[in-house]
Amino acid sequence: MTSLQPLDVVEAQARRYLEERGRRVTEYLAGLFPASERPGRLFAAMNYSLLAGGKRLRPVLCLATAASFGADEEAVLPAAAALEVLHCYSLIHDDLPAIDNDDMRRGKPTNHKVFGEATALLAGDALLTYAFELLSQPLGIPAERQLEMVRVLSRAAGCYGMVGGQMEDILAERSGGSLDDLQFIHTHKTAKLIQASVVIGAVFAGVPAPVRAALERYGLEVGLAFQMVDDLLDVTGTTEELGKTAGSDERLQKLTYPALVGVEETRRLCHEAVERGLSALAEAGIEAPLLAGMARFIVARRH
Ligand code: GRG
Repeated sequence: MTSLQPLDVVEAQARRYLEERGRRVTEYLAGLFPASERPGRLFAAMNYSLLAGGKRLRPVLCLATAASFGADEEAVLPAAAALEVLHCYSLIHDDLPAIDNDDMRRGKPTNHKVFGEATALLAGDALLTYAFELLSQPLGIPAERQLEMVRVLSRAAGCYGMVGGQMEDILAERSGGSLDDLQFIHTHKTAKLIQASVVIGAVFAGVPAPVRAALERYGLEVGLAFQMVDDLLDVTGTTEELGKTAGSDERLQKLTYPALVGVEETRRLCHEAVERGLSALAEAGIEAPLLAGMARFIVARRH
């Protein structure tokens, strides 16, 4: 175990950290795109989704990792924000009629419902591109480390990561698939960006290779558990709690853990993934109560 404190205390600390740092991330994001300037409509659409709420899990995981290894949280903030900006692009595109065709996100009408499909598509494109502008601005660390952060995000977001997972997810709709297929989809569609959030914080802080390897394992397991919980909440949660349409996986006949192995087995697999993630930290001798708490929060979350 990574902390001598009881697990509920560790989780409560992580929740508080997530709320506080999440607010700081939102404040930072709110200063990025001036809707009063041209192209105002594009900025308005970007701000609409970016500032619509959201847990800020990915940027806060990046801050938590960097802070756990002694880095200054304010200095890593642009890199952390890049993760949220990129995540937000993926939500806008994911909701489009051509993909999941969803009407609600973060408790509000989806971007294309408000701005139309053309603007939503462009807002997503602009957020994706801007994420790399944020990540590549001078951050006060050696250029090789920063280049590595850019590489990590590119890899996690593109065809070897999120977009690749999304492609397989679409192909598995209605036609189904095996547990292996599902693991590929969840790992690529969701877990790799969560893993990248941890790794980018670690690279920023300049951790040695064995520590990075343990954090990579932690990030991937926690990311997989996160998507399993997302699957569970789609079945057990309400639209009001989730801020997005509950039951949409069933409507789209998505390949999910509850559909394939049932709710109880999904819960068990989810706990197993988190335990594997925590063991990776423990085996490397990493004392990071914040990261342990974030993992606990991920399984316990209700939205
Ligand atoms: C390029 C047209 C086009 C589409 C690409 C990349 C992509 C669409 C979709 C990415 C896949 C995706 C959206 C996966 C879902 C991951 C997930 C669980 C999202 C919800 O994350 P939370 O719960 O959301 O962190 P909040 O709102 O809290 O940030």
